[in-house]
Amino acid sequence: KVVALPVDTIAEYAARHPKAPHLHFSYGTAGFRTLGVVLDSVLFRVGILAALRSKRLDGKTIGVMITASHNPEEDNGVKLVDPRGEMLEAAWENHATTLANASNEEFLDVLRQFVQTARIDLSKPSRVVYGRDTRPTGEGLVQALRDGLAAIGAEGRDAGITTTPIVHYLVKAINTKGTKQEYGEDSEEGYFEKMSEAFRKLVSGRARIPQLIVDCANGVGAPIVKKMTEYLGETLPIVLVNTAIDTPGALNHNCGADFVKTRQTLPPSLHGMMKPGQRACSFDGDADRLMYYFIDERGYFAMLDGDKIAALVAAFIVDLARLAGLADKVKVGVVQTAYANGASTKYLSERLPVRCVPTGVKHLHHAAEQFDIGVYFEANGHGTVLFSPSTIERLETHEPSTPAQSTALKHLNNLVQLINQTVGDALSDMLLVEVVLAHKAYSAIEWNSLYSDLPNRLVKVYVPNRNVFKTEDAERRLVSPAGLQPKIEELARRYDGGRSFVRPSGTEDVVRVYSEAVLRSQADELAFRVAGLVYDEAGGDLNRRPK
Ligand code: G16
Repeated sequence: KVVALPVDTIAEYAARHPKAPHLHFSYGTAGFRTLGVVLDSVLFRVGILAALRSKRLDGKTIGVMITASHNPEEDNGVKLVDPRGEMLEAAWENHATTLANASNEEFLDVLRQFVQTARIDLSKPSRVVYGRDTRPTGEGLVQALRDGLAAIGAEGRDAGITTTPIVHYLVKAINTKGTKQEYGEDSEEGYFEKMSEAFRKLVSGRARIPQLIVDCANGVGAPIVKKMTEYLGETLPIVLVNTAIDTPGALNHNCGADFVKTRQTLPPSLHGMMKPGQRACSFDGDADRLMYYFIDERGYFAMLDGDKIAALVAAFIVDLARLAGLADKVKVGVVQTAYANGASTKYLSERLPVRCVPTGVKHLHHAAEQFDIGVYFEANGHGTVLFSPSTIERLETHEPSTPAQSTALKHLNNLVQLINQTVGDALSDMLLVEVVLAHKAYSAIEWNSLYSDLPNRLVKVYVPNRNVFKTEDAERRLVSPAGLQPKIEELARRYDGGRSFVRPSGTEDVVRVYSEAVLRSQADELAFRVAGLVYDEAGGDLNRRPK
């Protein structure tokens, strides 16, 4: 039986969520992201789109996360999650942009047209699970999303205030329930239990883990890590800081993973708290990024970013695969972006295959799927490890021939449980790092000495229109504005080990400039000179966030 779109109901609901004519929305690096107060119509339409995606995939559950992650508190956004827990398929990003930008008058026609061309069978069920972070605009946006779901008759499940990785976990757990690939209990408790149990097994028999400080960015990481500490008990002593989720303006302000990475310094609230060599880490606003750091004996700040995490974890996994007798059968590879420190790329390439892809977890995730075990991390601390389905099966069925092989195999199987393989997950990654440190008996100092980072600098330039900046070669070269790339290269050549690139952000209204060089002063100078070029070219501003 052919079921038609409930146009009258949709029109009635849509009238409550009109789109402002002057606004244009685009689906960026991680979904829609802009000022929270202008997103009402987008969330309503995303509700409809998520329901249609579910129908298109035969009623599989789709995820929606309302968050602007590392952005300032007044921003908000939405990330869509496909049935296996991964980011929305690229082709649908365009559909999302089209629907979000249709005028109020055209909206129903655009929707009808879309249902037809995407061949969506409206008689299929539609299921959507959604969550939000702690931003003040979140509650209203959830209501807009619910109206979108109600308008089309979709079944919604509210995951409440939670992290992005938990929404990804839930999507996969719901869709694999009762199958051979069951991912876990489809609840927050299921997530905590699965991970904490694997962690306990992995650290059992190891030396007691020293205290870890966790900066929650005054965001949703705070309640979630707190709950996890109840499951972990004594196995991982944690001190939580920056947990003020109800204080206006506190989210990501002078704290969090993005602050640490871009400022290359401690969050001010941690000053005086850390003993030399003590490990601390920062989450971002939706708990999908992780940065580690410590203060050395001389009082200097040392950062252990996504690249250092990748180096630590990849080497550990390669070792385990060898010890399990699987060295020739399991191919481990690493995926990075242009932001990876040159020293990390050198260190990793000498040991493993390494691929470079454009910024955005969606790109890294797909590239990592090409390996039997794919380790992907962005320098900003966003990443995870993927075990291919055939590798998981191999690990489950492989017959070890010695007790040592059996132990290594057991560890690998526990890692499969510990790691949130749907997306980067600060909590799961933090436990993974702690496991590796415990196994290697490494302190933060030993971990840091795997290789020495080239000094680097990341600068934001506010420009009137960042869309004039276009890149190629995994974002390492600018093709537009014409003539700018040779100037950047010319500047970079003047510095020992100089490298710099420029790209438009897909989450903030800025152009990002990255530089590195052998000397700190030169990396800084190169970044600021390239930022100057961008400024001159596009009429930008180095400090101001335009209203
Ligand atoms: C998102 C993406 C990341 C990306 C980051 C910055 O992170 O998921 O893959 O690295 O944005 O992207 P851009 O440089 O384009 O602004 P999050 O944690 O903000 O969702």
